[in-house]
Amino acid sequence: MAPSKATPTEAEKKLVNPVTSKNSGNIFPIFIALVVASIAWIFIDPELRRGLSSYTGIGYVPPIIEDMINKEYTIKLHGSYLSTCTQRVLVVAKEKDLDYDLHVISTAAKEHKTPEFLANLNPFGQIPVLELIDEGKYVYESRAIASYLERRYPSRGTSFAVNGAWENTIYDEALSIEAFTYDPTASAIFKEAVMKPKRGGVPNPEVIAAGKALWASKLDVYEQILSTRPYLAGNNLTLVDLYHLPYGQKIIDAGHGEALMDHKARPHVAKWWKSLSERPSWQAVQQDVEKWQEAQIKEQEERERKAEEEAAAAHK
Ligand SMILES: N[C@@H](CCC(=O)N[C@@H](CS)C(=O)NCC(=O)O)C(=O)O
Repeated sequence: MAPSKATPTEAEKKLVNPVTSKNSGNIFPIFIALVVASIAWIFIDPELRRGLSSYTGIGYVPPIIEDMINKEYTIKLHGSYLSTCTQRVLVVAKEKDLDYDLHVISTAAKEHKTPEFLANLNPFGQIPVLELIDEGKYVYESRAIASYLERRYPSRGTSFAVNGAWENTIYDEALSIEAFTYDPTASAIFKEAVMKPKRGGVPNPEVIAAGKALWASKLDVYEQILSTRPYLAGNNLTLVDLYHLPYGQKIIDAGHGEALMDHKARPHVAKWWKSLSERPSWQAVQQDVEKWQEAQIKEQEERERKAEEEAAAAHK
C-alpha cells in the first residue's frame, strides 16, 4: 500500500517553498540590484573591466571603455629613451603595468632648457618629468615620480609597499645608498667611458680604472648587505632595487660592469643583479629603447635619402 500523504501541520503550511511560491518574485529586485551594482563596479574599477575581459576570454571591450582604461593607465612622461633617469621611471611603470606616452625631449637640442620647459615642467632643466594631464601638474625627480606611481596605483602590477617603522627605515637607508653612493660612482664611469667619446673627447683609461675601483669598493659593501637579505631593503623587492638598473646596464653595455656580475668576488651581488636585470619589466624597457633607436636610424636614413634626391634634382 502506497504511503498516504501526510496532512501538513499548521506550521508546515506557513513555510514557503521558494521555488513554487508566488513570493519567490521577491528575490528579483535583489537580483537586479546585484546586476546594477556589478555593472557599476565594472565602470568604477577599470582594472576589473580589463580583468573580466581576459578572464572570460571575451576579448571585446567596447571602444569607449577601452579608451577609459587606456587613459587611466597611461602615464605621460617627458624624457628620453636613452636617459638613465627616464629609464628608472619606465621600468617602474612596466612593473605597475602602466603604459607610457613618452614625449621625447632632445637634450642635444637643449629642449629641456627652453623658457617654457623651465617655467612649466622643471625649473632645474632636467628630465624626466611626469605630467598629470587632468590635474595640470608636473612632477620631476625620477625617484619621486616612481614613488608617486606606487602610491597612485598601489594594487596594480607589482606591489612595492613597505610596511613597518623598521622596514621603512631600512628602505630609506637603501634609498640614500643608491642615490648618494651607487649613482655618483656609477655615473662617473659612465661619463668618462660613454659620454665623453660621444661628445668628441677621448676617454682616459686611468680615470675609468679609478672609477671602477671606487665603484667596486661600494659594491663590496653591497655584498655584505645582500649576504644578509635577498634585496637591498629586506626580503622583498622594492623600488630601490630597480633604481640600480639603468646605470648598471649602461656600464655593462660599455664593457665595464664586471663588478656587478662577478659570481666569485661578489656572489650575492651577482645573484641580485641577475634577478633584477632578468625581470620582464627591464627586458621590455630595453626592447622599447632598441625599437626607438631603430626608428631614429630609419628616420635619419630617410632624411639623408631625401636630401640626396633633392640635391640630385637640383643638379639636373
Ligand atoms: N635627480 C634627477 C636627475 C635628473 C637628471 O640628471 N637628468 C638628466 C638625464 S638622466 C638630465 O636631464 N641631463 C641633462 C642636464 O642636466 O642638463 C632625477 O633623478 O630625475
